[in-house]
Amino acid sequence: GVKALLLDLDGTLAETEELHREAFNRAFREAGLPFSWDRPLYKALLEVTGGKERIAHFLRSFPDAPRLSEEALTRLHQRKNALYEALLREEGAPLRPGVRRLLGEAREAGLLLALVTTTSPENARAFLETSGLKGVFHLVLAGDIVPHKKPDPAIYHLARKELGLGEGEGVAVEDSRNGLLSARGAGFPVLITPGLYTADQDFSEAQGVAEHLGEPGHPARFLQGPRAG
Ligand code: XBP
Ligand code: MG
Repeated sequence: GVKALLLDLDGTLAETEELHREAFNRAFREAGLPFSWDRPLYKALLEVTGGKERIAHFLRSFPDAPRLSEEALTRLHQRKNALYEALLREEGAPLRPGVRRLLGEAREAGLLLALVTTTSPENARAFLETSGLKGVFHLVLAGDIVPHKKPDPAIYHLARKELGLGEGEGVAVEDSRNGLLSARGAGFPVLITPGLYTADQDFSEAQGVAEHLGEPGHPARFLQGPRAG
């Protein structure tokens, strides 16, 4: 049976991407960089996971963009993360419907909980603190802990190893196609709760799609096994 629940952070536990986007734009402005990311552009840029990778991708694909050294890029991304943490502490990012209840019920049922995210460890830590979820997860895997981020399955393979999970013993919860491919690639069935930026993505390989985790009975029903009909 199922022994562990593995959850993504951004878009799944909370709609954090607007805070990330604002933090990127504040960091660009501070650094005197002549661009900012609006929602349609950010939606396209989310195909590249990892903030540093996202900036590098943007700079590569826009010929007019200034060239940044590797050090300048790292500094810019670190500053973005500091601004993101400040925004989290000022404004917070409310948990999506059903998240707190699902985590509580899963813990009560004795399931292991893992946070499996491409975001930087300092961002994951700040989020857990500000959302009151500190200490809830048995395992937190974030950012550069693996050489390749989602959609690569490396981070879910690592989670499987760390938790000692066999076939069919873990279920992943994700909001994006990149997350879905990563978890599927490591053999986990995936429940998708599409978010602000991912609603129109292809989730055909998912075990189930729920508008949010607060749908009556949905997560519990899902954990009992594959969809009936
Ligand atoms: C979503 C992401 C992250 C954030 C930015 O991660 O793609 O890259 O947008 O985070 P997930 P950093 O859904 O896997 O939690 O700037 O810290 O990389
Ligand atoms: Mg996500």
